[in-house]
Amino acid sequence: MPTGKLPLPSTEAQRFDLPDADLCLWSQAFAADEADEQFSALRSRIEWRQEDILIFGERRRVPRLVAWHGDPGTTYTYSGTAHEPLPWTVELQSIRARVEALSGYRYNSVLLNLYRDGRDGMGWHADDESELGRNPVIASVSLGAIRRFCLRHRGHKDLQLDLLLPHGSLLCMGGSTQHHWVHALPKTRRPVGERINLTFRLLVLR
Ligand SMILES: O=C(O)CCC(=O)C(=O)O
Ligand SMILES: [Mn+2]
Repeated sequence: MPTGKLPLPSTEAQRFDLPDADLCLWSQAFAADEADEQFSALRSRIEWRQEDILIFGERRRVPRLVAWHGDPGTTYTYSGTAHEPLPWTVELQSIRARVEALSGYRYNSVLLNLYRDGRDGMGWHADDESELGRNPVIASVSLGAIRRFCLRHRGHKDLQLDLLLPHGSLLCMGGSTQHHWVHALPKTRRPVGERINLTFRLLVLR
């Protein structure tokens, strides 16, 4: 029976029993109305950038738009280029506060990805850059369209996990996950709307 109450964020988490991985999913880290607001604020206020990547000497467009924000000094090298951080915005600080409270870890930077439709995606990789140190905790917030997020063990190719990450969810990857597993966001021919993903990270400052 409808009660007229708005759905509240939930601290309920699901842990996955996988070898060499530490994965935890909060399906409703943000209530639906909060997640809607964050999506539209980020969609319109973030300076989304189209980046290129050099693959075997050939310049290709990265199939998504990106932004990098963080504390001063959190220079991050990805897609072959060093990125200087843009400062924290009010929205990003508020999302980070919830992510830190739920996950129990601190973060000094965030990578944002905007997948405009099913032609945007991310190939197999691990977040194991040296700036992240050993056993990094990567806290990933999903907003907007639901997309398939895939994980695969590096040593045992038959060990796989596919997750449909809901609007307003938080997935934490910790422990040795980045050493033993790779992950991807496959492209899809299915018509899908826009999705924003934020991965909060703690860069080791030198
Ligand atoms: O969009 C996602 O869910 C994954 C993003 C990701 O793996 C990354 O930014 O490193
Ligand atoms: Mn990643």
